[in-house]
Amino acid sequence: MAKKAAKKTAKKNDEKIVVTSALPYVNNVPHLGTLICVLSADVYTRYLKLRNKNVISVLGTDEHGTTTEVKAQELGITPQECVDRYFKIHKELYEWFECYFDCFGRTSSKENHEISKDIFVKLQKNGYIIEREIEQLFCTACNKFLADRFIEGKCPHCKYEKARGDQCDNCSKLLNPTDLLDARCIVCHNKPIVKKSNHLFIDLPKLQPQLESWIKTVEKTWSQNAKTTTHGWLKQGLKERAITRDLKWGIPVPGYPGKVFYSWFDAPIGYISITKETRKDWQDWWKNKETKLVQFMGKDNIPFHTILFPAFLIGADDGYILVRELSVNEYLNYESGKFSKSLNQGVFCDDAKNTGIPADVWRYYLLMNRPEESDALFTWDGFLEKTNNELVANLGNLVNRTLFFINKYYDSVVPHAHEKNLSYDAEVKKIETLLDAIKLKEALKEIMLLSKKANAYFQEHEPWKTITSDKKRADTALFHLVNLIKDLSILIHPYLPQTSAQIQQQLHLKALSWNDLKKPVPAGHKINTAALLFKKLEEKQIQRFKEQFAGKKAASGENAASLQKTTSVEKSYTADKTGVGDFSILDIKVAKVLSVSDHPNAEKLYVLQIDLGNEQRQIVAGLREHYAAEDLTGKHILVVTNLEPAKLRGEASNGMLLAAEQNGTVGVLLAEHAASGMQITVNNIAPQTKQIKYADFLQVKIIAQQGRAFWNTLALTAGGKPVTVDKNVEGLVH
Ligand code: B3M
Ligand code: ZN
Repeated sequence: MAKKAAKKTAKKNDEKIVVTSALPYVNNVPHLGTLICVLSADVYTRYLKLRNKNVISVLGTDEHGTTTEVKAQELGITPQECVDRYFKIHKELYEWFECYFDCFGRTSSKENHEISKDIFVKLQKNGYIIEREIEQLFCTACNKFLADRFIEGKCPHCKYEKARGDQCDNCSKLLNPTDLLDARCIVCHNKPIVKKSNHLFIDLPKLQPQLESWIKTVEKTWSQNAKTTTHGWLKQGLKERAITRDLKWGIPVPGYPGKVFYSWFDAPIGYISITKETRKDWQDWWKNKETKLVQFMGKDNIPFHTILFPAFLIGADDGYILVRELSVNEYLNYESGKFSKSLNQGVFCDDAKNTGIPADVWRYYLLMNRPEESDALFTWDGFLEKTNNELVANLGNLVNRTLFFINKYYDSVVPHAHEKNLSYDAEVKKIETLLDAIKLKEALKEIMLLSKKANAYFQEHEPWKTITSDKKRADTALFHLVNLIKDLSILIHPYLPQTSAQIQQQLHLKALSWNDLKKPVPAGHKINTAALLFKKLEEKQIQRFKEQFAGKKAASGENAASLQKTTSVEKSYTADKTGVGDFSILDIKVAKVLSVSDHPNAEKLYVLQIDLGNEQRQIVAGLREHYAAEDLTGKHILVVTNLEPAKLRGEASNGMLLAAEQNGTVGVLLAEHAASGMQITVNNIAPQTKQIKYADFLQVKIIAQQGRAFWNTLALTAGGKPVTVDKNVEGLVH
C-alpha cells in the first residue's frame, strides 16, 4: 500500500507543466496593469516550484505588429531599435519586481521566424490556408496599407470613437479595418481609400469541429469569462481570418514577398520558440501529450488563446500541446478609473521602482488587489492602507515581536513546548487548495488571516507577563509562534520572495520548501537577530506621489528618465506642479507660408498668408526681428488652427505659428517633408477641434530640444516624421 502511494506521488511529480504569461508588447514602458499578468504567472510558478513540481515558466516580449511600427515612427527610430530598447526595459523591470522566468525571449528571434514559418507551411499543406483578394484601407498620404493599429475609427458595434483596425478597446469585439466607420489613418489623420490586395486566411470554419471537441475536454477548469467568450465565438460560427499583412516589420511569409504574418499569428507561437531559444529539450515540453499547459492572460486576450492559437496548432497537426488551464485577469484601473495605455495614465513599472518602495510591498498590494473576479482599482490611499495596516501591522509585527522576544528573553534559542495548543492544518490545506485553483488573491488573504491568528495567539498568551509568572506557558507559546512563522515564510514565498528569505534568514533557516511545512523547528535551535521587515509608508510621501502622478503623468508619455537624457529645460517642466497640459486641445497643422509682409502698424510684427491645404488664412506673428521675409516664405511651419480669431493692432490673425525661444533667439517649428494641412500629433493622440483661447494654449507645454519638439517627452510628428526646430533653438515653444 505504502509503496503504491509512493509510486503515485513520483508519477505526479514527474508531470511536466509549462506556465506562460501573455507576452507584453514592447512599445512602451509596462504599466502596473501589464505587470499583473506577469506577476500572477510568477507567483503560481514559484508555488509549483516550492512543491517540487516539474515546471518551466515562459515569458518574453511581443515585438511585431503595428504597435511597434507606430511607436518607432513616433520616436524617429527603426522598429528594430525600438524593440531592442524596450526589450531591455521590460526585462529589467520584471526582474526588479522579482519576476523570473525560466525561459525569457522575444518574438523577433530566429527561432520564432523558423517555427512560425514551419507551422504556417504545415497549415498550408494540410489545407487550412486560403488565399483571397480583399479590399483594404490604403493611405495615399503615407503610401501604405493601413493594418490594425494604423487605423482608427468608430466601432460599428458599440460606436466607440477610437476603435482600432483589429479590435475595439471598448467592447472587445474583433474587427477588420474596413468595418470601422469614419476610418482615419492614425499617422496623418487622412481618410484612407479602399484598395485591393491578396491575403492569406486561416480556415477557421473548417477547423471549428475539431476545436469544439477539444474545448469540451478542457473547459471545465476555465474561468467563466474564458468560457463565455469562447462559446460566443463558436456560437456565431468561426470566420476565416487573415493571418498576413502588407508591412515590412514582421516575419516574412514564405512564398509571398512583401507580406509578413499578422502579429497575433507569430506572438503565441512565441511561447514555443522562446522555450526553444532557452532550452535544447523544448520538444519534451511542447510536444509531449503529458505536459500541462497553463496560460495567464488579460481578459482581452482570451479568444486568441482559446480559439486562434489552438487552431494554428490543431491545423498544423505536429504534436503540439494545447492549453489546459487558463487564468484570466480582469483589468486594473487607476484612481478615478482612468487607466490608459495610449494616454499613458497610471503608474508605470519604472515609476514604482523609482519611488524607492521595495518590490515586495508593491507585489503585496498588487496581488491583494488582483483583478481576479472583477476589475480592481489601484489607489494611492489603498496602497498606503494595505501596506501599513496589513503588511506592517500584521505580518511584520508578528515576526518582529516574536523573534525579538526570543533574542531578548531566550538568548535566541527556541524554547521547548509543554503542550500543543495551536493548530492550523485546516488553514494550510485551504491555502493549498486555493493556490492549486490559481485563486491567488484568495490564497493570500488566507495567509494573512493565519498571520492574524498568530498575532491573536501572541496576545492571548501574554509572554511578556508569563515569562516571569508562568514560564512554561511562555515557552510553549514562543515555540509554536516560531514554527508558525517558519510556515508563514514558506506560504508567503510565492508572493513575497524577498520577505520570505529575510524571515528565514532571521530564523537561521534557508530555502525551505513546501515539504518543510510539516518539519518543526526544534527546541534548542538558535535564531539570528530580529530586524524590521517593512517600513511604514508615510502619509506625506504618498501624498507627494499622488500629486506627482496627477500632474506630471496626466495624459503623459513614456517615462523620460528611462528613455531620454533629461535636459535642464525638461526638468523645469517635470518639476512644475501645474503639469504639461493636455496636448489634445491643440489642433496643429502644417502650413506653407505663401507670402510675408510687414504689419502696417507694428514694427515687430509680420502679416503672413498661409496655405492649410484646403484653405488659406492670414496670421500675424512677431518674427520681424528674427527672420527676413524671404527666409520665411515657402517654409512649412506649424500653426495652431483652433485658436479663437484675434485682431492684432488692427490686422486679423486666424491662427498662431509655433516657434521656440532661447536667450532672445527665435526658431520656428518646421515640417518641411509634410504637405500643407497635415495634422501634427504626439503618440497618436487625435486632437479635438473645438475652439480654444490663448490662455488655454499657454497651459500646454511644448519644448524644443536637440532640434526636435516635444510635449512631455513625446516627439511632435507630421505624417510619422518628427517635427524639426529651426536654428536648433532649445527652449519653450510659444
Ligand atoms: N501582446 C497583447 C497584449 O499585450 C499581446 C499578447 C500576446 S500573447 C501571445 O495585450
Ligand atoms: Zn496616413
